This record gives sequence, structure tokens and C-alpha cells, in this order.
Amino acid sequence: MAPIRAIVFDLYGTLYDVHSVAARCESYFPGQGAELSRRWRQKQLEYTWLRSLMGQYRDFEQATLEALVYSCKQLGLALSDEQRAALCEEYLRLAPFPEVPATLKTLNEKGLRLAILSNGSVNSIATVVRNSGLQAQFAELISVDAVQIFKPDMRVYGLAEQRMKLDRSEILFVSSNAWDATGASYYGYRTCWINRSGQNFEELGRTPDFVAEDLRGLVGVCGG
Ligand code: 2OP
Repeated sequence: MAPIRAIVFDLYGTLYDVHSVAARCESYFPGQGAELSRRWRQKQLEYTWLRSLMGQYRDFEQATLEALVYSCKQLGLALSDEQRAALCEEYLRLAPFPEVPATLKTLNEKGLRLAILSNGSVNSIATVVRNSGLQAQFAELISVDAVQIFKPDMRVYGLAEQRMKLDRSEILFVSSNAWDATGASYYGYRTCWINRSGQNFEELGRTPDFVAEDLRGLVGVCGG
């Protein structure tokens, strides 16, 4: 088994808390913030999968906007243009989970190269990472824009191997999205599923090589 030389992270839900937008949702729609945030995230993912299957790629920012409009209509919430712009802007200011900054620093100090591979657009990924001050932690920021199709298409996972100039056997892929970890596993990466909320894994024919409650578990996985 080749030693792990790089860790490639999913972004939304893995490094950054997508539900950090719930507070702004709640300020606009009191009592509906958490539900809107939950439905918005689920519809956003559904739209990425559907657009990939239809061959109708639009970037993640567009999918995020369309999912917000749908979710507000579904909940009967009157979304103004200003609110729509402000909520989508929140997606560019997501908060990293508490343990992320220190753990990324530790992993870098261990000599591992770190990267992000995300459905996000080139602009979204760079903006989220810059807004959280973590840009120095990553050797590569990799967007599906390069292949114009979303995860879990195999062409997406191949981008990390290409950009990192490593063999897939040398890369650990990390995601809190079990379907994403499954796709990476089928591509040939070793995978770590970040299971923050005690969920069960997907029934899609693969299981993760490692499971951790948060990123701190990676330190042990990579020779703690
Ligand atoms: C990401 O690609 C899957 O949305 C998740 O960051």
C-alpha cells in the first residue's frame, strides 16, 4: 500500500459548514431558517446531479441560486432580489468547521500536500477559502468547472490525480458527503468519510477506508 502523500478535500459540508447560512435565512424568514437552509442544500445537490445527467452544466453558483429560488417557492417564502443576492453571497462566506484551521496546519506540518476538489466554481472556491483565511493551507484548489460536469462523475475525481501529479494510490480523498466519498472510492482513491452527525453510509456498493467524526481523525490516519 503506497504511503499517503496528499489529502484532497471536498469543500461544502466537509471543510465548511453550509448551514452557516441558516442564520441569514432565519433573519429574513423567522422560524423557517433551518428548514430553508436544509431544503436549499438538498435541492442544490439534486440540481448538480440532474444537470450532469442532462448534459446541461451551469456552474455551482447558478445551481445554488436556482435551488434557493425553488426552496423559497416550495416553502411559500417571498424572496426579494436583495434577499436572493444576500443569501447567495453568504455561500461565499461559509464558516469552516471549528477544528479545520488547526488540523490543516498540522497536516501540512507533517509534509502532506493538501488540495480541495469541489463542485464549486473556480471563483466560489477561491472566494470561500480566501474569506476564511485558509488559502495558504492548500497546494491546489480544483473546481469541476475544468470538466463541465459535477461529482460523482469519474472525470471530476481524475482532476485531482492530474493536478497533484500523483498516482491515485498516493491520495486520500476526504468528504462528509457519503455519495461523494463513494464516487472517489470507485475512482480508486482511499477515502475517509467525515461523519459529524452519526449518519449511516450510503448503500452504493462501497464503504470508506476510514471514518472520523471530524478532521482531527485524519492525523491518526496519516501516521499520527
Ligand atoms: C462539494 O463538491 C459535494 O458540494 C460538495 O464541495
